[in-house]
Amino acid sequence: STGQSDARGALIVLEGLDRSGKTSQSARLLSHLNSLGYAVESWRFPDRDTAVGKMISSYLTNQSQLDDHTIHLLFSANRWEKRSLMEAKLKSGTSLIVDRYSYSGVAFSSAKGLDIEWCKAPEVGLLAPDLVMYLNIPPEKAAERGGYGGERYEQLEFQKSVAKYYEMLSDPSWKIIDACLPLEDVEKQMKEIVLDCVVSCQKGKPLTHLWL
Ligand code: FDM
Repeated sequence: STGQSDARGALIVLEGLDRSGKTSQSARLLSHLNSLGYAVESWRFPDRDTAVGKMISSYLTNQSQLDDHTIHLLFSANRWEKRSLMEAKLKSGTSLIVDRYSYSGVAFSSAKGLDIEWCKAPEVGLLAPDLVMYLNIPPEKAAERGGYGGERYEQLEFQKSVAKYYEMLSDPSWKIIDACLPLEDVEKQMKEIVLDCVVSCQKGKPLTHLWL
């Protein structure tokens, strides 16, 4: 009932600072699309379950030290190792709601001082999202929400710098969501935007590649 069998799924990316609400909104969007009968999965990067993902997780929890360039490339490799599955899912009609993607990769590493173009380079050729929703929240407000779990990047000064790089990366196609609004309001806005995107992908919007 939700379209032709050859209709592709949508690649939907949620970006934003830590504690901006990405994870709870992903869950809500997943169950919303499910309830409408769409095939949909919720993914996240880093995917800590792969071999590369385990190295990333150990770095983030301060159990290992890595050169900034090295960890950048691992984050990118972690997306590359999921690329073919991602493409297969989309082509078979499953939409993906992805919590963080290449923009996190570039924003976080640039915030450490790495060259932004150098950071983008390994992302070239990954699938481009059909939709990027940026959950916008002042870093101070995000920090007030608490629950910074003590991982490597969960510090106010660093998050402020990440926010600047996200701003540099953002383009007019991004949907900027006011993440300070009540959860339900954020959810309502996002549901409408996501549904539009899923429908336009069903209708044959072509799948493209980074970097855009
Ligand atoms: N992060 C995430 C990066 O630095 N680069 C990346 O490519 C990605 C996907 O990892 F601080 C950072 C962002 C965050 C940390 O993310 C772990 P989650 O969403 O808290 O698991």
